[in-house]
Amino acid sequence: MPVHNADIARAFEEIADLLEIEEANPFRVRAYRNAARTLGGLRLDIAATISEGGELPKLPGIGADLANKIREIAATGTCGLLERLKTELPPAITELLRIPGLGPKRVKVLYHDLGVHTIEQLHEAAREGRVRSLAGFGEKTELGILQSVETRLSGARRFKLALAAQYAQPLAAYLRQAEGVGEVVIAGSFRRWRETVGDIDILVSAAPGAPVMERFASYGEVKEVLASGPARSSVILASGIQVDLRVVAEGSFGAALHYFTGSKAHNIAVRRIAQEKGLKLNEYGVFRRGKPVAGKTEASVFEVLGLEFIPPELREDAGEIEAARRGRLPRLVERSDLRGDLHTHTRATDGRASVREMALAAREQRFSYLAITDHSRRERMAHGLDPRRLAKQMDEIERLNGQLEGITLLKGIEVDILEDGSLDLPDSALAQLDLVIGAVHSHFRLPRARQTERILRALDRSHISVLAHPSARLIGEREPCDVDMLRIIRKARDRGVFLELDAQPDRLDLSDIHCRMAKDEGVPVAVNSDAHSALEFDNLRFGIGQARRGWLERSDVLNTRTLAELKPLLAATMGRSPRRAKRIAK
Ligand code: DGT
Ligand code: CA
Ligand code: CA
Repeated sequence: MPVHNADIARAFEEIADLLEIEEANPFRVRAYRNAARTLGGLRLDIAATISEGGELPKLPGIGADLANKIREIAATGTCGLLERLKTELPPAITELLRIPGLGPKRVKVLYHDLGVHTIEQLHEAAREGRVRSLAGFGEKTELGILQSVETRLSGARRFKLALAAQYAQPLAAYLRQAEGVGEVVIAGSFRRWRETVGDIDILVSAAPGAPVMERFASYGEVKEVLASGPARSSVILASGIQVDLRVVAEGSFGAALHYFTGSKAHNIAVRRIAQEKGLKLNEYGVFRRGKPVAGKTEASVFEVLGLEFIPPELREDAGEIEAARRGRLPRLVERSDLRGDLHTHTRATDGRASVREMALAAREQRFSYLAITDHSRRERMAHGLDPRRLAKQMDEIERLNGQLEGITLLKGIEVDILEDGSLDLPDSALAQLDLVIGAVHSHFRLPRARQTERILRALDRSHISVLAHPSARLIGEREPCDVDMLRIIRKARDRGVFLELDAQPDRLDLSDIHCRMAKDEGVPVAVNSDAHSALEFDNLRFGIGQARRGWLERSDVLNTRTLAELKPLLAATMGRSPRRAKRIAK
């Protein structure tokens, strides 16, 4: 059974969780989490590299000990440490950590005092009112837990897009090698770049009788075959993710691709348009009085319906069909439009590369500027910067700007927005910088009015350029902060502050809906990698996917600007212009 990077990352996450419950040294826990993140973003297939006799590449933040564990997991699927931890604690217990409101301390109490170590057991205990009496819990907490558990139990499991990609892409490549296969496309929500996918839908065009289904069923990772036939099959992979495969004739491929890309709501609305034109649309083609008039390509389907080609990211029945009909679709932003990145970390805090290494990596991305925005001092675990260390980093950046060609470093900080809306560093320290990114990293559960006021107050400070990951959610792990996003967006507009779309696969924050809201309100969005290593610029493709789902065009994205265009905008957010930033002329 092949081991994917995602499997190694997952093992490291599990180790981190179990260590955390055992109250191990937090830096040790963090080392595993960081390593998991590095592996999760890596394109190189580690297990394959090793098994082909290649060396494990030197990875940022991964020393000899972690490298040994990677080799062990790549070879066996697990490692001694993880197995030992699992004998000390039931493995399902790590699932409890994902319930909002449950940290390692509470999980431990639940386990030791109630013997609870699965979500189902927790559900029962909470329903029977046995949780409230535990030390540090109470009735309100119990109710919150009950609600979270019930949402979790009712909703089918969804996979983050980046994780799904790690399983889907090798499978698609494998299917491409089958005899008689033409196109192989991963369709469904995956092709629409949704932040999570329920299952993976693969569409294949093949000659009649091609042995695609046989090849599919004999894929090494197939754990269970749910259904199998000549045109459609469904399986569950060892990772737990379901894959639906459809095989169609070449002449129907475009119609089938449109159908299986969805969304369902979009399909239904497009079919209505076909009916109005006296046409019949299904996954085999477009027909007039039984005769096929289109269907070989997706473009032919849209054309015969009198619609502009609608990019998959927009196909949610959210106004795209009307826009396509009137020739008014947005020209969506592309990865190649980005000229820089405004949110990155270095070894000075919790990043794993030096400023210089990050600069060189950014230049390789063809960026012309890169903002270094390490954490501020309140982030103790990340070894956040105080004014003295920040000043030192600024000196280093100036020195590098004097040496490096083809890339300009901007001096920034990701400063914590404290509970009362003040910032974690004094104005005297912030005033020296090129930009200030404000971020919420604590007190996520304040009631709506207070949380909103907190952010609004932060946006009123004299030095603030960008609001980082505005909802502070972690997909599948932490709910978004309860805020009035429209008020925040309007305040940002009035203050000339920008909003971020953080491209990390577990953040993707702003959401698509809020991107569109920002666009409608005229607030440019910065699509940033939040890279903690040189490898993580890869995350930007997910950020761009999300931005496109939010209808953003090039001019709606702040870091598509040239450095010359950007500088005065940032200067204005730092109080260095007579007027605050005027919004960008389109
Ligand atoms: P997911 O898997 O929950 O992330 O979302 P999708 O969009 O991938 O949904 P899925 O896998 O159930 O189906 C794939 C596509 O097939 C879906 O986007 C549109 C199409 N489809 C599925 N069921 C229906 C249906 O009942 N009617 C229509 N018109 N299309 C459907
Ligand atoms: Ca799907
Ligand atoms: Ca499906």
